[in-house]
Amino acid sequence: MIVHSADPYNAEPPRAALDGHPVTPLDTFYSRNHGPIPRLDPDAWRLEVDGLVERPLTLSLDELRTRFDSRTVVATLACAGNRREELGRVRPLPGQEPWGPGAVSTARWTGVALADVLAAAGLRPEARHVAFTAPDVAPKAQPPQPFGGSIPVAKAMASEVLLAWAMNAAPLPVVHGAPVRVVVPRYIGARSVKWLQRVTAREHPSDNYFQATNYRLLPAGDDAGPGRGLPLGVVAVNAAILRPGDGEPVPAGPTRISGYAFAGEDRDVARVEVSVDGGRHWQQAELDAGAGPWAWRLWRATVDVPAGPVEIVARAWDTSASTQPESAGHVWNPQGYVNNSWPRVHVTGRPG
Ligand SMILES: Nc1nc2c(c(=O)[nH]1)N[C@H]1C(S)=C(S)[C@@H](COP(=O)(O)O)O[C@H]1N2
Ligand SMILES: [Mo]
Repeated sequence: MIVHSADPYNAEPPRAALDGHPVTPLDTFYSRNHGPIPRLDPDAWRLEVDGLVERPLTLSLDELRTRFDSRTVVATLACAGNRREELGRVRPLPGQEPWGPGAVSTARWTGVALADVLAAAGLRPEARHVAFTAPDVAPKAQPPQPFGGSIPVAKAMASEVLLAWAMNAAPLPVVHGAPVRVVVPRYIGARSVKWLQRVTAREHPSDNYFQATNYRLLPAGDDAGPGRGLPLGVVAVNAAILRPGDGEPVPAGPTRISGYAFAGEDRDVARVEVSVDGGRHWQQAELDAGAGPWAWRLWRATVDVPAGPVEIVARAWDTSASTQPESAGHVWNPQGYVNNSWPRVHVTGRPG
């Protein structure tokens, strides 16, 4: 793993390690933490469901497992800071983790639908948002507070949103949120709250630092502050090149390129294209079938690499006919979020 910081623990796999695995192995899945990793006793753990509900609930892990139907969803998690490193090369982003394209991974999550738990609690019609709270207190949260966030009620009631206790058929690892985490497919990773303790139905989005201040798209020149900028939720269509690596020598001639692509909300990846001439000519990549509607799509193409230095670029299109912006400068923002500009790798074609 490439460790960006040991405490809090933040690490991503080298890009080539993600290649070829529709479902990411547990030891390869990225880790993103804002504070110390809490070790919760699963026997003592309780989930509180409160706020705008008819019947507030307190559920043990056993009750969660037995009272509701369990479901398995293959879902990709993508950190909002994924590919920030490329934004930092446009203009420095001091104090922000310089994530490469590995702050994205896919797992087979097992748990219960959040919708079923909310239905048991009797969601009131005034509820517009569902907030999640964990016990970990991040050093950067102002004022000091545990990690949290919220999603709109329509997403919370969608069957793909899970309260998960298993990952790739193994018990959820502590670093990924044991005993129970939220999994919100197609939303920025920050909404998939780990070490979940409380679910609160509300009229307004969560006031938590990580919803109200952090994870917002600020205009250039602005500083973070409560309510400033645009809240981040649904992810945008994005892609990365996983092989070859940046700077790798490759033989001139036919060269295999591969990567991942994913889309936001109710959209799917429709097409991925690659170019070796800066986007004048595009060639369609082959998309794999994908491990289900909430999972990324891996892709591959064989392109003719000319001799000498060459930049390989890619772009994905989604089913709403939206595609990725060309340059990182186009999407640069003061906290370095959601870089979905064309991925680029520079290689040197070695004449054979
Ligand atoms: N309690 C808690 N939940 C959290 C976080 C956190 O720091 N604390 N980080 C969030 C962020 S920003 C991301 S991208 C994902 C990362 O999940 P992972 O570490 O399992 O990959 O968890 C989210 N859930
Ligand atoms: Mo994140």
